[in-house]
Amino acid sequence: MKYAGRFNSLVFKGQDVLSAIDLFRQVRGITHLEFNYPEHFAGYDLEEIKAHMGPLKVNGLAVRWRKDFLFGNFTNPDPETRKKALQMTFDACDLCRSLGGQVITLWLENDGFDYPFQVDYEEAFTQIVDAVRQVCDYAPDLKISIEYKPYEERNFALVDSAGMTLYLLEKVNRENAGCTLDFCHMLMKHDSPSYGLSLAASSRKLFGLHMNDGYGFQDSGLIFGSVNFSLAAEFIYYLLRYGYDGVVFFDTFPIRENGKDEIQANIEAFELIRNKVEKAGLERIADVVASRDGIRVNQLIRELLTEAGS
Ligand SMILES: [Mn+2]
Repeated sequence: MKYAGRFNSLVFKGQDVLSAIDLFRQVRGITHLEFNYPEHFAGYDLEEIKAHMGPLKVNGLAVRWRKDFLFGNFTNPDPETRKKALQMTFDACDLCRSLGGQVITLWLENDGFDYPFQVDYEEAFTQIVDAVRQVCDYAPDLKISIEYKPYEERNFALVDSAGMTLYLLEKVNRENAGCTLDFCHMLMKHDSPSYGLSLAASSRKLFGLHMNDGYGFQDSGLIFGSVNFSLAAEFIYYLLRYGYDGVVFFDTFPIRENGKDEIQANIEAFELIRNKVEKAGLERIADVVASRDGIRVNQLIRELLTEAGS
C-alpha cells in the first residue's frame, strides 16, 4: 500500500513544512506526500521542498480556498471571485505537475448554502459542473478528484453525498474526473462507506481515499479503525477486491496526540485490519456476502476480531 499523512497534523504543532517532510521520512510506511495549496507552499522555495523529500513521492495537492471565498468557490455570486477560484485550481495543477504529482483534490468547502431561498440550486450545480469540466480540460494528464462532505463549512454542501458525487461525475463526463472518499464525511452523511466505495471503484472513479474514523455527527478525524472496526474491515475488503492502487491518505486530527506517533498508529491499524481481511480470504468473504445471512456475517466479524491476522 502507498501511504500519506496529513501535513497539518505536524504543522499545527509548530513544525514548518520542511521539518514536517523530514518527520514523514521517519514514519514507517509513508511513501507519498499530499500538500494543501497554497498554504503549504507560501514562503517556501520549491527546490528546497524537493530536496527534503528524498525517496518520498508527491501524490497530489488539495486546493484550499478558505476565507476569501466565503460565499462560494465555483458558485460564488461574484464572477470575478469565481474566476479567481478557477485560476487557483489551474495554478495548483501546474504546481502538482512540476512536483510529479497526479491528483488534484477538490473539497468544495464554501459551495453550499445556509438559508432556504439563499441559492438557485440548478444554477449553482451547473456552475460546479462547468468549473470541474474546465479544470479537467485544463489538466487532462491529472486526476481531478471531488471530495464530498455533507456540511461544514456551510450548513448544506451542494456536493453532499456519494450519490451526488457520482451524479456530478456523470454530468461532468470527463475521463479524468473522479472522487476522493473521506470515511468521516461518509459517516456524517450516513452513507455506507463500502457502498459508495463499490459504486465509485466499479465505475473507475475512485481516485483517492481519506481514511480516519468518527461517530458520524462531526468530522472527528480519529485514528482509522478505532471506532468502527467492522466498517473499516469491510472497506478494506472492497479496496482489495477492486484492486485500489492509489494512495491511502490519513486525514486525521491529532489535536492532543503526538502527530508523528498518530500517523504511525493509523498505518499500523490499517495494516493490521488489512492482514486480518487477507487472512480471512477474499473468496471466503465473498461467499459470506453472497449468503446475505446476518448470522454468518456476524461469525465473520467475530473471526476478524479474534484469530484472523492476529
Ligand atoms: Mn478529507
